[in-house]
Amino acid sequence: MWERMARFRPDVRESEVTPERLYLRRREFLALGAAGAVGALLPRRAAGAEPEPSGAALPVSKRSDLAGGEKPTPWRDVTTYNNFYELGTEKEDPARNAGSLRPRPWTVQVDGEVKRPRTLDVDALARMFPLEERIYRMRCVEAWSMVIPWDGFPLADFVERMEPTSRAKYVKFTTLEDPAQLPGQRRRVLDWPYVEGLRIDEAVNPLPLLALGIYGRVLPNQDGAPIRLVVPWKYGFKGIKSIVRVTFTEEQPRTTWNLAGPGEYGFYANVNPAVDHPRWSQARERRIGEFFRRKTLPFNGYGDQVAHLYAGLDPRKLY
Ligand SMILES: Nc1nc2c(c(=O)[nH]1)N[C@H]1C(S)=C(S)[C@@H](COP(=O)(O)O)O[C@H]1N2
Ligand SMILES: [Mo]
Repeated sequence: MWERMARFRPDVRESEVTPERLYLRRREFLALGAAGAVGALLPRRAAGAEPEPSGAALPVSKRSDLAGGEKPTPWRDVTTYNNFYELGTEKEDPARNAGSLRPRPWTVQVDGEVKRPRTLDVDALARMFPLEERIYRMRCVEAWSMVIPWDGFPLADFVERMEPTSRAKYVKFTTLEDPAQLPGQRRRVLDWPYVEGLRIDEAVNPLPLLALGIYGRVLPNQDGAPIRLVVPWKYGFKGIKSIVRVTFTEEQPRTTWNLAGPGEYGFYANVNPAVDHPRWSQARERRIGEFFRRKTLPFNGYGDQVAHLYAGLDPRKLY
């Protein structure tokens, strides 16, 4: 029992105590017009100092806004306020520790219930599909959110190309396990490797992406280089990073956060403002960079596209 509690600790700390609060307070202060006053003390936050997106450009053939015209969250926030426990449990850790991850060369193993198991080089994989950019709202279970321009290709296209057998009911994803590259794996804060899964009909819905970039540039390591999942109607933890394996399965896969806290993190993890997390409300969220909280939308605002997938399923099972 104590073992379980101890393993919960990083999450309690990050969601309810200092790092996020401090970070937000800094942002709020600036949002309230104090930028000039503290500019000298916080030079990186001074007006005009917003860093531009950097890294190799990706050949994107089409762009769509699926976040209702909202302004994307600045590059700096998307790349310095992260959850990636393999690179540390504090929000600033992944950016700080990202240097040890080597995203090339990189292969993705595809196995399980497919016509032909294979191992694909990530660059070859990227060339198999036209790349597009989609702006999505993203919401973390910790009640903060961002608007992010993702670059990649639809997971549905990938699934179709891999030719799953009729027994494939789920798709399981696995992150790299290598403590030399992902030093957070030296501590057992979670069961490594990180694993996630989708039901196959969720996976072939048009919304999920396999992302190779943000803001038209290759993914920074801290954002899940070289390839990660993006599922905009689910809490952020479904968006597994640095994927090395995709397995088609007949049985529902166990998932990392569900293993860590079965009473707190379900397999489905659909954004549902009406179902509280056992330790905090999910009714509202803080868009990073904003002062006032806003109401969380069912399915994060993507209900028209996905609510039908869950008809008849107990909404309590959906969190
Ligand atoms: N491998 C791995 N993937 C992960 C995580 C993680 O710790 N390890 N954290 C998840 C959580 S809780 C969130 S909110 C998102 C955050 O993605 P971002 O840092 O790119 O915004 O990544 C998800 N994917
Ligand atoms: Mo999250």
